[in-house]
Order: sequence, then C-alpha cells, then structure tokens
Amino acid sequence: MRERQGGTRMKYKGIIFDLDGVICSTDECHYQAWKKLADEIGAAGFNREDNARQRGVSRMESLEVVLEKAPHQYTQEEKAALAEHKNEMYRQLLANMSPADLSHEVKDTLDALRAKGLLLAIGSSSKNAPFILDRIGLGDYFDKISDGNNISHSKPHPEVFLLAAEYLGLAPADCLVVEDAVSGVDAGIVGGFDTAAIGYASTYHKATYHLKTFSDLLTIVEG
Ligand code: B16
Ligand code: MG
Repeated sequence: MRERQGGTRMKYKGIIFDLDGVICSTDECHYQAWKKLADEIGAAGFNREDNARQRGVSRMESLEVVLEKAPHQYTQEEKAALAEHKNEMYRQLLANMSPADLSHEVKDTLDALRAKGLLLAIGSSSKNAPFILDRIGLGDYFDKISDGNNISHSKPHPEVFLLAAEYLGLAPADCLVVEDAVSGVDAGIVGGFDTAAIGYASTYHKATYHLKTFSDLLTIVEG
C-alpha cells in the first residue's frame, strides 16, 4: 500500500486495461467481422460461444476457431489471406468509430483513477490497438501501451501484461489487470497480477474482483 493524493491509501500503483471489451465495445465488431467471414466460407455454425473463445487470443488463433466449423482445409497462405480479409472487414467497422464510442463512465473513471495518482496502461492482444485508441479519442491518453504489435505470445501467456508493467516501471504485484476475457484473467494470474473481471468474464471465479460496472474500479483501488 502507498500513500497517495489527499492521504488516501492506494492498493495499486498502476492499472493495466485490456482494450476490446473493456475500454470500448470493439469485441462486438470482432464478432461481426468473424461472423461475416464464417458465412463467406460456409462455416455456418460459428456462433457467440465460439466467439467467446476468441476473446484475448491472437488473430490467427481466432481464425482457427472459425475454421473448426469450415467445410474445407486451408493452407497456411490461404489462412493468412483469410485473416487479412477479416481484418479489412473489421477495420471498416472500426473506421466508423468516434469519441462518441467511448462511454462517459469509462472516460470519467479513467480520469478519476489518474487523479488518484495511478499510472494507466493498455495491455491488449490487438494489433489494431493504436488505431482504435485514435478513433475513440484516447490516442495520447495512456501512460504506456503494450499490444499485439510488441508481443510473441498472446493471452493466456502473460507477456503483454508483464511488458506493460515493465513499461510503467512497476512490479506486477503493484498493478491491477482489468479484463473481459477468461484468457486475459488467466494471463494476469500467471503473471502475478491481481485481476478485475468485467463483462463476459465478470463471473469467472479465478478473478480477484468481479466488476458489475467499470466505475467499481474506483472503490477497488482504495485500500
Ligand atoms: P487484432 P484484447 C484481442 O484484443 C481480442 O480480444 C481478440 O478477439 C483478438 O483476436 C485480438 O485482440 C487480436 O486482435 O486482430 O485486432 O490484432 O481483448 O486483448 O484487447
Ligand atoms: Mg478483451
């Protein structure tokens, strides 16, 4: 614990936020783009349950989830082309996003956490993270960004969070990871972080905290 502004004791020194499904609802855009690809290639059974397994994992691993239901086998080159095609459809959806897609609750909570003296980072598996942050008006907001562009292993490997903590100059034990994916909560645990689960993962029993709403973080961080 450390003393912070106004004498309030803070449980953490930094918070590492997942992006898709935590800061904004791009998880739904992922689903829509994968669903379109699935329909195009005849993977008709692809559904939201399958999509849940795509949360937090890399684009190529996500593609494999769709291909489980595809009637054909694909070569590595064809898989790369399918992933690229999905990404183009996904980015078309992202291009329609604006700062209006950042909720007041999320923005006000981030501002309040920062005002408490906490360092704020992104820990996302997405290679589109910088583009998304720009679209929603948070391009320069976070102290550090660790994303799909600087990692070799996606969640549940802890690399993305360990790098985020390192970039912040903090130990994992001093950071809280906020996640909407089971794979992300598992990554946080393996990395030695406390975890706050929200949205899809909010009932996942392994998480340290279960958020009903994003602003619950304000009470969690106070010791
Ligand atoms: P991209 P997060 C993850 O983002 C998504 O949850 C996951 O569904 C996606 O496959 C992954 O990013 C890669 O995304 O295709 O944009 O590089 O939840 O870790 O912020
Ligand atoms: Mg997520």
